[in-house]
Order: sequence, then structure tokens, then C-alpha cells
Amino acid sequence: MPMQMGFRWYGEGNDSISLSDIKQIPGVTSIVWALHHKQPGEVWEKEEIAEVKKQLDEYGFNMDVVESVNVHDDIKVGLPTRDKYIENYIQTIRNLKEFGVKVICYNFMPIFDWTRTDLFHPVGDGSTALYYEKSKIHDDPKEMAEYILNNLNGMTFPGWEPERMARLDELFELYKPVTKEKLWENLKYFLEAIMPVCHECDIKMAIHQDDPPWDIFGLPRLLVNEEAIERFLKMVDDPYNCLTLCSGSLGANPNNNVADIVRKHCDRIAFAHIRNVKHFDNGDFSEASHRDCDGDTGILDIVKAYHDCGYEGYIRPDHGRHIWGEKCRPGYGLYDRALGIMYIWGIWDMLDKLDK
Ligand code: DNO
Repeated sequence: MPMQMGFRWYGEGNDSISLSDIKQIPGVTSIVWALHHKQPGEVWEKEEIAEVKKQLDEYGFNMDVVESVNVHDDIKVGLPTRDKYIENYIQTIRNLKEFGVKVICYNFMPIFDWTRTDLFHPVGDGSTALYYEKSKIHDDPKEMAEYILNNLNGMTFPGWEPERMARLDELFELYKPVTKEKLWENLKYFLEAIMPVCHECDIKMAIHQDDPPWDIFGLPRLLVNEEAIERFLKMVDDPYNCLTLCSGSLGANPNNNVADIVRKHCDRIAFAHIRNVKHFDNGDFSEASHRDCDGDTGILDIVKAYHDCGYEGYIRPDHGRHIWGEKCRPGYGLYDRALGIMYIWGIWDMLDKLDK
């Protein structure tokens, strides 16, 4: 079995892209989906999942990968109330199992998910892309949250729930005693509680790395480099404790060699995000097309590493640029991600052919 190609879709009425558009991209078999109206900590009910399944079935897509079932802040902070939210998470895993879900992509980033300072930064060729300007991140987190929420055109983005963003002061207060070590402990507690259910349901938990891979606004971030990934995999050494290996998140730090990580830990990668990043000397970075020479992430080496390892898991192109005037969610347009898929297939198919 080759790797399985997926495409992230935000759901009917919550995405400018239709399933019929996605169906026309060669080789996509999985829709990477989520229930976007859910707050972290809520149970995903069977009827709600069934609704999405019906939509995907119509086009012959599977729903094997869900991204994200977000983890409640009380679990990350380690409050006594965490057990109740872990119970809910377990119920969600059991419900997802009924529909054949195989992989849950999640993250353990405090308060914010991926963070950028400019969502539509000119690339220089007429397109725009997500951009990170290091010096801006020392400023007010509220200003940044407001900027991001105002640019989602009324659409929801997991990790950027307006309800949570409205409580930023309270959340920062809550995380004050949470050191990096405490956060590791809380992650371990969470994973150990759910691993037996993952075995029972045959669902892999696949953690997404922190994006960008360093502390921001004084908040600790754990999954930032190879050393941290090794610590994570050993901490709960279980075949169901896996990675969503995100080349772009890790690639924002030029010291990370993603292809090496793929070679070392391929058996624990359940899901791969492939994306290219271009670095600037002052620490800023811009997202780039998937083409290897447009960025510094080493897309050719990374795809080759997956191929060499006989990777059979799920892959999706990650963010794309906004091209050809497309009006879409930041990073999640149709055109550039479709080009990304064709680039990945191009490398993959040629490597297959050379093997024969
Ligand atoms: C960024 C995405 C992340 C990812 C979550 C997983 O575009 O890759 O938002 O979905 O961190 O929980």
C-alpha cells in the first residue's frame, strides 16, 4: 500500500472549497475533517459525525483522519477538573471509532495554535502567504488574536475559538504556574489515561508540533525539535502514541532536519503535513510553495525519506499560498494546495518508478 493522500476541508458552509473541487485533485482519498462548531472538551456526538460521513460518502472519500479534536485547557494546565474532560475525550474517541476513524491529530500548545503576524504577506510574484515577523510577537497577544480573528472572514479556525480568545487574560493567568516540565507531566497524564481506549478502538493519537517551534508570549512550547520528539515518544512508549509530523512547523527553525526525523521515527508517524518555509536572516519566515527550491525545508529529502521508509500512513499538503486571486481561508486555498499535491505525487511516483 502506498501512502494515502488527504486534503483538509473545513466542512459544508465553513469552507470556500467544495468536496466536488477536491474530488478533481488526483489521488486524494481522505478528507481531513473536524466538527468545527465544537468547543475543546465537548463530546463529539455520533449523529454529528454521521452527518459528515454522509457528505464524504457521496464522493467516495474516507474520514480516517480527524484534525483537530482539541484538548481542553484544564487538561493542559492540570486542573482537578481535567478528569471530566478526559472522560469526554474518551467518549469522543469511542464515537469516532464507530465511523472507522484511524488517526486523531491534536496539539498540546498552550492557548494559541499556529501563530503568524501576517496572513496575507506578498510573496513577490503576485501571490500572498502566511508570514511570521519575529519582532511583532513581543507585543500584545490580544492584538494578535484580534488580527487573526478579524481575518478569518467569519469562518472558524480550531485553536482560535472566539470564545476562548475573549478570555485571554484569564487563560494567561491560568497558565502562569505551568512550567515546561509541568506541561510535559500534564501531557503524559492525558496520554496515559487515553492509551487503553486508543488500543481498544484502534485509533492512533498523533501530536502536531508547536508552530512556531519556540516559546511565544512567555508560554512554554514542548514539541519543538528532534530531542523533544524523542522525549515525547519515549515518555509514552506505545505504538498508538504517534506523531503528526509537520515539516513546516519544525522547518521554521533552520536547525531542525525533518528528513532525519522521518528516517528515525517513521514507524511512529501516523500523519504527515508537508509544507515549505523560507527563512530570513533576522528570524522572520514566510511560507512558500511546495517546490523544494522555493524554501529551505528540504521537501525533496523529506518526501524521499518517507518513500525510503515505505511509509503507508496519511499525508496532506499543508498550507498553500493564496494565488490567482482566490478568496479563501488563510493558508487553506484550493489552488496552491492542489499544486502541492501534484508536486508530492511527482516525487513519489518517480521514486516508485526508479524502484522498479
Ligand atoms: C495549521 C494546522 C494546525 C493543526 C493543529 C492540530 O494549519 O496544521 O492548526 O491542525 O495544531 O491540532
